[in-house]
Amino acid sequence: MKRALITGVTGQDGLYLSELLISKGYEVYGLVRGQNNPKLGLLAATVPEVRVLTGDLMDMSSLLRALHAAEPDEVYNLGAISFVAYSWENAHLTTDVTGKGVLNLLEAVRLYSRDDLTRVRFYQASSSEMFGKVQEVPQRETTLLWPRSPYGVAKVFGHHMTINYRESYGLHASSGILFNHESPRRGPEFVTRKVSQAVARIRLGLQDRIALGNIDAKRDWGFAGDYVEAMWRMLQQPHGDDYVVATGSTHSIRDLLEVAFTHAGLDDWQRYVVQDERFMRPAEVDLLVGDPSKARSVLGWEPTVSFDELVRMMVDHDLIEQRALAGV
Ligand code: NAP
Ligand code: G4F
Repeated sequence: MKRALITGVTGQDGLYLSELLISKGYEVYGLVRGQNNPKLGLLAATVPEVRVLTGDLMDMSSLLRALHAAEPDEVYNLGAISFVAYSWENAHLTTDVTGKGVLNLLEAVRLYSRDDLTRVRFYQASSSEMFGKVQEVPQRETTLLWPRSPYGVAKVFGHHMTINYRESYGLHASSGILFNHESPRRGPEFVTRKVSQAVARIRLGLQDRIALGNIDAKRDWGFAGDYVEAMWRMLQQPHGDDYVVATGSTHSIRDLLEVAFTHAGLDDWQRYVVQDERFMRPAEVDLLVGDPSKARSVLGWEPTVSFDELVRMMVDHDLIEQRALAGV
């Protein structure tokens, strides 16, 4: 039986990855921070098989302890401060967790593995946010990185540190440059879930409007359930490497609004949307679209859920959830 340790196990991807690994017969250990983490209940209800270990990416000795307890074949580093807007307000914290946290975990893996660095395979959750002010369209593994947020800068650090441990120590370390991926488990602070929740509430008469920032930005949005499969496939390769994981299609937030409102039976989304300066960013990433050809050819990975299907899935979920919450 293979063993895996996942940081960020309480997040969207952590839940999907845990389910995937459990279905493949893994023993899964999840690192959870805090003395009374409010998401522990969700984790236990969704994937009760996960064995919880306490730790924090900023506390290297807790990472070493977790490695000794789990004795993992594979380590997936999904933990991060992941909300881009928050990273401007908390740049130091974002740097410590999302950037230096990667170094802490890599170093813990190196110390834990001692003389045998083939013992553990390592996955780093890199991000298309690293492309920022894009220097090439579509973005691929070799595209120059030009981050536009403290989060993006921290991810660039973690990305290059992962490559450096591969090149310096021969660690089987892979970096998945994942483009935006969403699901009904997405946090409500991200734009897709903010829209799907608001559309459901407007449809049910619980809310009048939705306030948004820049609705002209474009993203390459896929389904999170598909993307965790790519993470796992990376660690099954003979060597660590870097892979872009994306759909290859891009859509604006306007497109998102059109599909979401129409699916809920509401015409003319413009009636419900107001622009609010509070949601504008100091520097925007205007356009992301990935070239997933390496993931396709080497990993045999393909996305299975289209943009329209993804948005409809999220709206359907939120209609049920909001109805239940409101008792209507
Ligand atoms: P998410 O839902 O925001 O989950 C983030 C996870 O990190 C949570 O489990 C959180 O724990 C944990 N975490 C935060 N601070 C931590 C700390 N100090 N020590 C240990 N864990 C900590 O993010 P996601 O969407 O699942 O994304 C997973 C990873 O992929 C992240 O690294 C993200 O930056 C990256 N990524 C995501 C996307 C995307 O579109 N979703 C795209 C590219 C890359 P709590 O529950 O305790 O807060
Ligand atoms: O949903 P978002 O907050 O995601 P963003 O910034 O692209 O980051 C996500 O994807 C990255 C991969 O590229 C991950 F690394 C990162 O961890 C995270 O998962 O915003 C998407 C777009 C932005 O252009 C933003 O300015 O939507 C725009 N937007 C417009 N109004 C809004 C809003 N975003 C949010 N969250 N809230 C708004 O009201």
